[in-house]
Amino acid sequence: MKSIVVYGDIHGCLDEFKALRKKVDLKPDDIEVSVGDFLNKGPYSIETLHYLLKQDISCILGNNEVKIIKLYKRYLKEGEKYLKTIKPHERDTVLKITENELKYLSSLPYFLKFSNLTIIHAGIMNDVKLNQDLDRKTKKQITLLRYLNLDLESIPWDDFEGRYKFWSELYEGGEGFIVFGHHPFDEPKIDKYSIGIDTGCVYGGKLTAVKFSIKESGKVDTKNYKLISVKAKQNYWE
Ligand SMILES: [Mn+2]
Repeated sequence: MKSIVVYGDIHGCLDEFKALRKKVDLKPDDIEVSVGDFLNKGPYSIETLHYLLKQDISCILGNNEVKIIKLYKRYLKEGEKYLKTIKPHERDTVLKITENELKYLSSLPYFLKFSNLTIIHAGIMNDVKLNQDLDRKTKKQITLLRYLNLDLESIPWDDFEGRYKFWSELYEGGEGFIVFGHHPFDEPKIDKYSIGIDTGCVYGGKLTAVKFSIKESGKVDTKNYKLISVKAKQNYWE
């Protein structure tokens, strides 16, 4: 039976990613997707991009890819002096990335759907309908959303002190079963219509994949997924 495998935020942790792919037991027809944020923060950003391209693994946009695209464009406009103002690991990626690779990043989708399964980077609110021309606000939400306050408004990261609900706890399943990354949890975040698989590899946690079977009907079996993880070799962020 054919499977879909979705990988959590890699953040340049290429060694762990390769180890995880080995552990997943891939068959030739399986579909592989990165949930975004494969770049930045970790040790091998550009190498991870090369590897994903070479292995023909599908990707969606994470906020860190969006950031690299923005930094690169400003570098083209403002030149070398701009690079001095940005973080060293981001500077390194901007200097190494080619124009074609940047085009590839810019072409990445904000979501992928496989029948009843939807893959996004961060989160969505219940009123969002995913389609090919999302407005700016929805694009921002999909790549950044974490918590919602009591009025169901998005809350910036810094305001969270356990007072608000994580979006997936309120999600009612209108866009199918969702796999997402972006927010690091110690263990995968499992809710009724979603699973969050960023387990903080770059922060010394683990890199997680979720594997679903595709039924003969073409529907994805979202009830019986398998979680596979490898531990981070170290904390790369501190
Ligand atoms: Mn992210």
